[in-house]
Amino acid sequence: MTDQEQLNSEYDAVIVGAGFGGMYMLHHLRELGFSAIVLERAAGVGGTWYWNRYPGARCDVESINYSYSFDPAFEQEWVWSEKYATQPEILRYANHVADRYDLRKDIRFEVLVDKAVWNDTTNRWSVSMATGETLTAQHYIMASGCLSHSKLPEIPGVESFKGKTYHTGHWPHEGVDFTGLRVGVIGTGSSGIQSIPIIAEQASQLTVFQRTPNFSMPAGNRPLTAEIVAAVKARYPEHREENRTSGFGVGVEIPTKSALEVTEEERNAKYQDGWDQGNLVGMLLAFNDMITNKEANDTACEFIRNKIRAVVNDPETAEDLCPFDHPMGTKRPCLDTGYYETFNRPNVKLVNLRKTPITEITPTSIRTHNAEFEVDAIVYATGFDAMTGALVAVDIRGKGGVTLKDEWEHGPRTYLGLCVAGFPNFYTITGPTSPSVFSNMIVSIEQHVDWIGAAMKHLRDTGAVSIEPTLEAQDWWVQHNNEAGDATLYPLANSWYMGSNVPGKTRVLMPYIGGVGVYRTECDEIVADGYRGFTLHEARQPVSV
Ligand code: NA7
Repeated sequence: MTDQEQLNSEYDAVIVGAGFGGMYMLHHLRELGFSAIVLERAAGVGGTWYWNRYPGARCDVESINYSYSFDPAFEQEWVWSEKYATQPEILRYANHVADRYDLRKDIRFEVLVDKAVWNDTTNRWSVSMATGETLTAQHYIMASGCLSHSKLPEIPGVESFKGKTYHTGHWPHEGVDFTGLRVGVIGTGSSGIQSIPIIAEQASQLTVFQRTPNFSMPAGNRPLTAEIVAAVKARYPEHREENRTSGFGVGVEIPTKSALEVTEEERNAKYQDGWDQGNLVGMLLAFNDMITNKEANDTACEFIRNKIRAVVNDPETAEDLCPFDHPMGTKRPCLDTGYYETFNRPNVKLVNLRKTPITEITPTSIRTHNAEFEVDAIVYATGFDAMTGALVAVDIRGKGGVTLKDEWEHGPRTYLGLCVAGFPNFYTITGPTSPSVFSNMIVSIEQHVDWIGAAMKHLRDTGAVSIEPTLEAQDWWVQHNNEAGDATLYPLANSWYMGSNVPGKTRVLMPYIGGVGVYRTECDEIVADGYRGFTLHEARQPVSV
């Protein structure tokens, strides 16, 4: 079928995004006998892993867990080479999936979806592209990712810089050679922390501009031995089930003790264990009150700060690298390879923007309150308008022409992070108020895809034309999400979880912290209760506005 013929067709579902969510959604809908097309702005599959090609980009969920589980034969065949897979290896995996399941013939690349409008009369979505083309579908599924809408910093003069600029989320495919260059990196989240050690090896001078120090620990990455792989594969089904019923999407021992009820030695031994294993979830769940009790959390913070002080030679730099402004884990903690050691290099300088903020970027430099740093290249590791950015970037209009952007002006409102009241047959894979970024994303993606597929099948089987949550159910879920968040320390941080990295964005904890297993049970029970909290419309009944 040519592209044009495809566009003239009508689909059961339009899926936006060919990352891990969109690819599995397409495969699953085909298995269920639905027609579907994926629209993707990139030239290839992989989503996050297509765009984020910066040096050192690596997943910080173990590769044996950060992989699809829907095909038992495939999970047995694929062999990951390292504990934490690199971006190129994950992208190879994504491309292999696209080939293996023959997905590309139903994916249109390099198209930007700019508008999607629900039609109350036809009970279908019209989805428009920047090219001016439109197609229609009964179901509209956003698989656009939680961290896909990148953002530059709001610094005067950003556009004026005459040297080379890069954003970690849009890295050139051919790579960048910084050899002999004076480089400035702005931002010390995961992307900055992973790329800084590698850029430092090439640059003649690297200046790191840090607004907020982050908690990072050594990844302890290593090749996966045949024995380790065989042991996991021997019980892959059980292993996956443990992930599905866990808190963060990876099965770990559930802690029973408070950090405050054990001796300092016992506590530090536990932290050291997590540290040695390079295990973020192990650290977050070292004790049962790590993310709920500030005093307990402080003990882990001090453990990590002492690690930083032990590595970094210059005491002032070490202190500047120590986070004090947020509890450990409430901003996304990082795994690194030689990050703190990098600041012992003679060609690396840390600028603490809390002491001396950036005032402007000039054609040749980054200027702070009291100094000017001439640079040849600037790397913006400044992150994303997370969770909602990619969703509201499309002009999505539900019943009565109401826009998602307006509905979410004061924060995202959804039922289960999956559906939105007033937007029939609209689904968000790993949407806000679902566990999403508080989980191993692929575990959550698979759960959402399976749930959406089952809902679409239910409509088909019962002859209903549309499904949407009631306002009451949605209000209940939003309140539940907020209460779950308020019981933790997450609201204490200015994080992208809270939307606080985007000026003007409403401050609310967007991902659901109730846990992957608890959430899955809730979603399943809602279905078992006859789609509790949803309204299903029969074909002959017009959908009321
Ligand atoms: P993050 O984690 O949002 O990090 C962005 C960094 O950029 C962070 O250190 C920000 O400081 C910094 N930033 C943003 N704007 C500015 C300005 N204007 N001036 C100085 N510094 C600024 O994005 P990443 O790409 O590193 O990681 C995203 C996720 O990908 C990560 O959490 C993993 O889940 C994978 P701030 O902390 O806001 O003070």
